[in-house]
Amino acid sequence: MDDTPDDSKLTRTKRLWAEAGKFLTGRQSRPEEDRLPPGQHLVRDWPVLDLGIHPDLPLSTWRLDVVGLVENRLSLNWEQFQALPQTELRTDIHCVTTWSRYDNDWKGVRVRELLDVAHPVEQATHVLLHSYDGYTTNLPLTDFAAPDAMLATHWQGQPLTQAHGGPMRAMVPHLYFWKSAKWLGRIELIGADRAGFWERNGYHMYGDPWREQRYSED
Ligand SMILES: Nc1nc2c(c(=O)[nH]1)N[C@H]1C(S)=C(S)[C@@H](COP(=O)(O)O)O[C@H]1N2
Ligand SMILES: [Mo]
Repeated sequence: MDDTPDDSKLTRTKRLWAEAGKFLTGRQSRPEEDRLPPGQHLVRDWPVLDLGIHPDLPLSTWRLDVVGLVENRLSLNWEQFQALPQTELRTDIHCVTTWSRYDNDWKGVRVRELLDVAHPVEQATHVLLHSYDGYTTNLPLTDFAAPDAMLATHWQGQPLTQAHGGPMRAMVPHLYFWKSAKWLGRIELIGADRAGFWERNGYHMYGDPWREQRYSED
């Protein structure tokens, strides 16, 4: 393998992972009194919020596609997706409707494990996530590649229920939860930011809970 400094493949991936590192939410190091973002309140149950369609996705026909600005377009079936390295993470959820839920135990595949295979090209700056219910949401590629961003299949030791996005959903803990697409079916790598469903309907293009980026200022 060519590892000269100008090997674009190598440096591209290394640079992406380095940039993404700053989004690790680091709950362990955050003081407890700073754990709840401004304007949020704590809940113990896990509310269901969506457009009202809960698609039924049998594992036998389920697929995850990775398309757009990647060197290797992917269309994985469930077995192929499950063959990627599995990880367990504990994260907090912050919903734009002001509830937060601490200590969610997830299992699944880190986003970067998938991106390592798909290999975004240099021009890729953002992703648009497409879900099986027709939902879309956008985020910068470096945020999607954050070390604790996951394609989650389990919550608290159980397979994700259909209502919460099973069999697989995105989980990006450092942004408001509307960025965490349930029933994720297609990841589109794009070269400029493009608004998803809620972003076209008044929500913020980025959605940082710590800066209360709930709605777009027009
Ligand atoms: N596919 C899809 N994903 C979605 C949504 C949706 O309507 N469809 N709603 C979003 C919103 S607004 C929120 S707050 C969270 C809610 O996830 P939950 O129902 O598991 O709490 O999912 C997000 N992901
Ligand atoms: Mo939401």
